[in-house]
Amino acid sequence: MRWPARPRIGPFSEGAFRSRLHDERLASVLGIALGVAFAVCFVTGLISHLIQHPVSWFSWPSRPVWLYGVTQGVHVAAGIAAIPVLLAKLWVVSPRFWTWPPFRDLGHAIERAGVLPLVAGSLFLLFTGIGSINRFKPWGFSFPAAHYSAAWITIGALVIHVGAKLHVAARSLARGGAPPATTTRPAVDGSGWSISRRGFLWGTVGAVVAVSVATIGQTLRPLRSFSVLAPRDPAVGPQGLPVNRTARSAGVIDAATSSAYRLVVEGAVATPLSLSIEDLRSLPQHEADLPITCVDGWSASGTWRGVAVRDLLEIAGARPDATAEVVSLQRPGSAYATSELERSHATDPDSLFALELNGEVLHIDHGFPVRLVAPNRPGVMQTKWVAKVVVS
Ligand SMILES: Nc1nc2c(c(=O)[nH]1)N[C@H]1C(S)=C(S)[C@@H](COP(=O)(O)O)O[C@H]1N2
Ligand SMILES: [Mo]
Repeated sequence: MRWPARPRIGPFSEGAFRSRLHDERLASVLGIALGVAFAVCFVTGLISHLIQHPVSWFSWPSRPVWLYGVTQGVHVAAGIAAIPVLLAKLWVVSPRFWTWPPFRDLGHAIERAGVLPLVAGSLFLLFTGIGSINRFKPWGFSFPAAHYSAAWITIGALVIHVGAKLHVAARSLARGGAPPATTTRPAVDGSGWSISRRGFLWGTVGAVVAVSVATIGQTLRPLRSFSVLAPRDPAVGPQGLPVNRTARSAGVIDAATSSAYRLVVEGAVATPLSLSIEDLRSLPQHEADLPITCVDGWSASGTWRGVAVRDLLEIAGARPDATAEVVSLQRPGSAYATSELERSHATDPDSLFALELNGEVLHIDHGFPVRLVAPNRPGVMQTKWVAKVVVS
């Protein structure tokens, strides 16, 4: 195919990009860092998805209690750290977006077409992720579904991109620190100041450290006071724990404070139960220190006290290998109104239908009269205002 001569306008014109930093070696180093960050986000995100959408071939243990806090903390931290790296990488490779001719052959055309879902998917994932952890959701779609689909598209495009660029990275990195032999560009960029490759990389590293320190305190308590950009301070809230969804916004105040409240246990049980708060208090109480580990990346621990899930299932005469669905007072269909208790969580002695938090009767925003709290479980599955347990 014959292409017309290179256009002379704007970014198409020869020499439009003058900085030395538009360089293969820099692109490779940033690309590898991004690839690692995205792989970490993908694996941790997939784990979180599988826990929330149980499948037969994957089972998530209830121990160690902090594991989900770590995988999800890492997911959010790696996503945040990827932002400056992605911006740096896009700037470094920006001349490539205007190469002429647009493609040389079919292989090159496919490789270039793959860059669109890669860049668009990356920006979409990071933007929706940041929006979500800040409770800023100006979009009309379901965040988890969209974030999850976009992750597959982006990772697919990333695998193709890595395959296509591996030889470039190997070549440019093998050259060592020496500037590429093909560089004929002036050492000074268009703006009249000059920065070395090393300086640019350190600048990017500095930006990564800055955004990370500014947010990681929502997971790592000792860094809390530095975390000026963290969406949550895990220590602020009634009874020392943060609240995203209040009883008022969930529309459960009347049902939760009604004297007619009963916790119902039904389904595959020998004896269906319907228990008042007094009934629940008269059962053996069990205490456990457990964190709430939100998918948003924050986690916060409390001392919970209440009826052990396995005790309640035993009283109802459920099978020892029973699983259950926990249903809240919230309108059915609203997000987080229900959650699955898989076997590891149904049998763990520290899985509780909690009535108390930190020595006090559960605050209504923490799920009064009864909330589920179980070890090593995403926050979204720690259902508040529990009304019903459907055993299967
Ligand atoms: N019924 C119900 N339970 C719920 C929620 C909810 O919206 N409704 N939010 C969940 C989420 S996302 C988390 S992280 C934990 C703690 O949320 P909170 O900060 O709103 O208490 O409770 C979970 N339990
Ligand atoms: Mo959450």
